[in-house]
Amino acid sequence: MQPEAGRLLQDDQRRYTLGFFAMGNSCSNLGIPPAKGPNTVGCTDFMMDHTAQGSFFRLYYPCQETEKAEKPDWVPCREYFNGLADFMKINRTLSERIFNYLFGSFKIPAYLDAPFKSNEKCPVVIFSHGLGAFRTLYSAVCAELASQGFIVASVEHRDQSASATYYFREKTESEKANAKAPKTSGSAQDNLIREWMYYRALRHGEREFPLRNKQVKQRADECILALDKLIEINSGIAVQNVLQTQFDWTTLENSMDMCRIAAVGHSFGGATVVEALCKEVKFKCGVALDAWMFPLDDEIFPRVKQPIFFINSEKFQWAGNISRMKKLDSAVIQRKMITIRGTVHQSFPDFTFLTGNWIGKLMKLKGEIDPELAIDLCNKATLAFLQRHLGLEKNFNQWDPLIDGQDENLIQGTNITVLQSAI
Ligand code: 71H
Repeated sequence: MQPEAGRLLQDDQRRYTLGFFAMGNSCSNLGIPPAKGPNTVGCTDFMMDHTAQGSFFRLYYPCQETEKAEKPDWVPCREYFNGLADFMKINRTLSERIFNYLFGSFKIPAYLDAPFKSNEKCPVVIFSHGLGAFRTLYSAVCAELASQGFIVASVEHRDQSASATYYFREKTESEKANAKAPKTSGSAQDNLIREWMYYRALRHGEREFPLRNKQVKQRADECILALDKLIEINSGIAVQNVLQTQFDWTTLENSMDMCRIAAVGHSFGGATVVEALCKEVKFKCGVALDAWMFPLDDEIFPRVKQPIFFINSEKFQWAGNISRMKKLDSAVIQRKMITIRGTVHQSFPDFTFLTGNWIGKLMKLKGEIDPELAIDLCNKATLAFLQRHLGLEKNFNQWDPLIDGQDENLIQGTNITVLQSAI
């Protein structure tokens, strides 16, 4: 069993929550939309090594259809809800009940540990989450890419920008001696203790840029490390997953097309995409969803050589942020920007699908547009851009007009006015 696979709450507490939940859920059809591509989607978790300096990601991949397939919980365990509460600056105890009531029963639209299957070599995407998020919260985007044939690694960042994440430390001698249960499995985890790392808020009087700038560099390194792990897995080097899953990693040998790699991310993850492209030319292009450009050094803009696609929401952007995106404009490298009408910053993570309209708008999780339509436009525009710049032989070019904002729900470029003098 995976370390996270336990129930979110004690059983009795859970029944009580579910009783209410079923009542609310039976008269609604909330949930993360299933992926639309031709492949069934599997997902599994990978951590190596066990320390905070190791790599931790969720992998989405095309899979075989299986009968005994289970879908993982959307939020893996209670610590992540606690972390979200800290990030939102609300009381943990109260919000754990509320989060569990509202969001505790949703599932990821992918089959846990299902066997990998693909007829061709898969292009690769590394995905980077936003501030206060974590690896599981963008499953509508990641699962869609996998259903279209990509292998997607959604990293969980250890730069203290995730609401919560974990790693392991080795047991001390006294902890080993105190272990009462006789050693039976002899697995790597027997000698390890799980340590949680939570979101670090800005301290009183602390300047934000030095922190965010340091974090974006660590984030880019973590994206590159995840890619390195995939390269090892692809070349058949035996990797040791610290997490005990049912997934057979050797089935991924020679499965990936290592000439076709892209980076995708949301907000802080969008800045991470820009930084990662600058540091690692194996990334052939990037897609930045509602990017937050603040963490980046101005010096890096002229150094980024790969195509970038900015997909923005209507409400989050402002002139200063857009002008930093425009600093990447180039006569020779494709840089594209579109804005999806009626969207908010939260139109990209999964939360947008999981509340009713009224609560969703109150909590800024939903904009005016139907969230499924918004993510569909985002996914199709992303796929068209990836086909163009990774040289894929698919039919994603049917959505080429979206790259230029040609749709009634899209704006070419931005809705924000940026003074020329600011660029
Ligand atoms: N905030 N990623 C958070 C301020 C706006 C919020 C996050 C409230 C989440 C619920 C409402 C926005 C920004 C801003 C850079 C970024 C990424 F569960 C998720 C948590 C976070 C899913 C996605 C995210 S949001 C994000 O990289 C950047 C600049 N944002 C953002 O940080 N304040 C609050 C005090 C602390 C700094 C929209 C919002 C949100 C509700 C929930 F209740 F449903 F869980 C989650």
